[in-house]
Amino acid sequence: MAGGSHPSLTTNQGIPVSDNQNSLRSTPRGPTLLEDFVLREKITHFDHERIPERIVHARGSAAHGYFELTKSLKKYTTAKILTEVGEKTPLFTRISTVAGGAGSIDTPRDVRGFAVKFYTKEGNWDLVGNNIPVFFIQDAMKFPDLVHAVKMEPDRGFPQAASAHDTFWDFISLTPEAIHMILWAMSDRAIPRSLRMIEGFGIHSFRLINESGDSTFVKFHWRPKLGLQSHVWDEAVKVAGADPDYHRRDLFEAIQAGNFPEWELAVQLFTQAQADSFPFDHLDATKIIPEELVPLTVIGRMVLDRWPDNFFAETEQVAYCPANIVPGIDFSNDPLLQGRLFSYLDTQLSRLGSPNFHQLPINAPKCPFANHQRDGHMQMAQPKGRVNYEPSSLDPASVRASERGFRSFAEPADDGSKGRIRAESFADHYSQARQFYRSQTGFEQAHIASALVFELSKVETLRVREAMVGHLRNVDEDLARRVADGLALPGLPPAQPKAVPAKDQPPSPPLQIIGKMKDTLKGRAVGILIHDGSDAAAIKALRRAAESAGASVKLVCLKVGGARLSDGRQQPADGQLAGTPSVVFDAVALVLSDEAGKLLAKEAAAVDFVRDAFGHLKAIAADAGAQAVLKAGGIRRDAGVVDASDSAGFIKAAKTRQWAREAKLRTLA
Ligand code: HDE
Repeated sequence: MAGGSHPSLTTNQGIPVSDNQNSLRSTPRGPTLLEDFVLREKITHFDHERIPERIVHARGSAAHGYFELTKSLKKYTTAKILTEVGEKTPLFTRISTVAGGAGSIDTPRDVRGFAVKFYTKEGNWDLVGNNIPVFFIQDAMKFPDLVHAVKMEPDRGFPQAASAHDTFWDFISLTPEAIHMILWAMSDRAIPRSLRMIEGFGIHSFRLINESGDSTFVKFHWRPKLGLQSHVWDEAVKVAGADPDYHRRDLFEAIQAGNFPEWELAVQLFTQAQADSFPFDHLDATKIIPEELVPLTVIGRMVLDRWPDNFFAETEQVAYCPANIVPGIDFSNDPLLQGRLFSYLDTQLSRLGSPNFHQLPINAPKCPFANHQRDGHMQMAQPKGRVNYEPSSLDPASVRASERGFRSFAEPADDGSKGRIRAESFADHYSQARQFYRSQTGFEQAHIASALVFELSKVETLRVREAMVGHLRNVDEDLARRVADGLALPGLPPAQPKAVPAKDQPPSPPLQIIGKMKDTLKGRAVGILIHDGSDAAAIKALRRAAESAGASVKLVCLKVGGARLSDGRQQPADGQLAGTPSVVFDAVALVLSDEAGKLLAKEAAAVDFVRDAFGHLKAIAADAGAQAVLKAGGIRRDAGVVDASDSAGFIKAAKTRQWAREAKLRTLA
C-alpha cells in the first residue's frame, strides 16, 4: 500500500506509477518522449488485448456451477463422476450462438452451443454439445464448407449472424443430409427465449466402459428445469434491437438474483445389439434416437450459481474439447465426432497462442496433473528435477503411466476396405426429417413453414429456392406446398432425388417445444407500465401476484425517474419506456389513470408496448385508464387480455402464450 489505503498502481514490472493521466513531454506543449516507459508499456499492452475470436461459437455467455449425480451408472462405467451419488463436481458452462462474431446479437435464428467442462477428480471431461440433437453434416470433411456458407458472404461482409442468404441455402440445397437439422433450425428452438430455457445434447453416441471392460453406448441430454420456451420470430427480431445482449443479461441477472438455472442430465443407454436393430445408423449425427425407442434416464443435475469474475479470463479463454474425456467414457466411430477430436485443440493452439493454455486457471484440471511435457510459450509451471522423460531410473518419484489410466475400448474392427466411403446406412436423409415435422403441433408446423419462407425469400437465386422446396417434398408434401405458396412459386418444383425411399416413423411428441413448455411464471419477467396517478394498490397487487408465481417484475415509465402514484408516493421506474419495450417481458400489465391513458395513447412507444405484447401472444392486464392505449393499439379482448383487478386471471394467462390468438394476427405460411 502506498499513499493512503489503496494499493499502489504499478507498471507490469512493479514500478510504482506517479501520474496515470499525463504522458512525459519534453515541455508542457512539446512532443512526447520515447523515454516514457509507462506510456509505452500501457499502450503496447492495450494494442495486444484482443485474441482471435472463435471461428464458430464466437458469441457466448458462461457461468460456473456444479454437477450432482443422483443415480449411479456403476453397472456401465468406471467414471467416478457418473458413479458417486451425491458427489458435487465443479463445472463451467458456456452457451453460444454459432454463426455470428463475438459482438453479434444474442437472438438470431441459430443453433446454440452448449458446452460443459466438468472438473472431475479424474481430469477434465468436456461435453461439448448443442441445443439441437442432430447436426447438418455427417462427416467432418464438410465442416469448413458449412461454416463458410453460413458466415457472412466473403465478398460483401454480410449478413452477420444470419442464415437467411444465398450461400447458406445454396450449400444446404446441395446437401440433402442437412434437411433434418434444417427443420430443427427453422423451428422455434433456434430462437430461444432464454439460455435457461434450452435443452442441450451431446449429439454423438459415446461409450461407457465398466470395470470388466464392457461397453454400452450413451447419448447425453440436458433438460432445463424451467422447461423449454422460445420467442416468436417477430419478437426475436425486435429483442435484437431492444437489447443485443438479451440472453447474456438474462443469465447474469438470474444468477445475481439467486435464481440459479438448473438442468437435469439424462442418458439414453443402449447396446450394440439394440443399435443394430435401429432403422437408422446411430453413428450418423443427422439422426436422433427417439425417446420411444430408448427412453431417457435422469442421472443428475447441473446448477449454474456463479457468474465469472472476469469475462475475458474465463468465458473468452475457456477451451472446450470433445477429446477431453475421463477413464470409463470413450468415443464412438461417428465420423463427425472423429473429426472434432482433432479440430478443437488445433484451433485453440492458434486462438490462445500457446500449447500451455491448459494452465490458464479456467482450463486447468482441479485434480493433480503432471507429465513430461515442458517449455513452450507462456510456460507458467516450474517443474523441478532432472527427469523430464520416461522411462527413467534417476528419480523414482517421477510421474509414469498407471494401471488406472484411460483405456480405449478394444472395439473389434469392421470388415471392409480403406477408402473415402460414406456407409450405406447413412443414406436416408428424409425419414427423420419427416418424423420431426409430423411430431410438431399445428402452431409449430406453421412457424417452421414461415421460417422457411422468410429465409428463402432472402435468397436471390431462384434455383436455390426451388431446390429447397424439392427437398421439402421428400419430407412432407403439405409443408412443401405451404412454402412454395409462401414464395409464390408458379407450382411445385420436382422432388429432389433421394438415395433411398423415406420411411414413415411414428410421431414422437418429445420433439415438440410446446409439449415441453411449462405453465409457469418461474424465471419469467413481467413488465408493468405506469404513469403519474397510477393506482398504487393495483400495482402492488399485480406485483405481489407475479412475484409469488416466481416472476421478476419491472416497472416501466415514460421517464426513468418514475411517477407519482395515487397514494402520493414517487415511484422510481426500473426502465424507461423507449428503452424497455414489451419484448423484454413475458407478460405485461398497464395501470394508468384516465388522464395518463389518454396521454400514452398518443405515445408511439406505449402503443407499440401493447401492440407487440399482443402480437407476441402475451397476456395483457389493463385497468380502465389503460383501455385508451389498448384501443390505440387495436387490441381486441381475448382470453389473454384481462382486467388489471383480476390478478389471478392475469397470472394464469401469463404462464403460457396465447397460441389461439396467432391465426387472427398474421397469415402464417
Ligand atoms: Fe464445434 N467447433 N465443430 N461443434 N463446437 C468449435 O472450437 C468443429 C460441432 C461446439 O463455447 C471450435 O474452440 C468441427 C458439433 C461448441 O468455446 C472448432 C465440427 C457440435 C463449440 C469446432 C464441429 C459442436 C464449438 C471453434 C464438425 C455439437 C463452442 C472454437 C466435425 C455436438 C465451444 C473452438 C465454446 C466450437 C470445430 C461440429 C459444438 C473450430 C470440425 C456437431 C458448443 O474447433
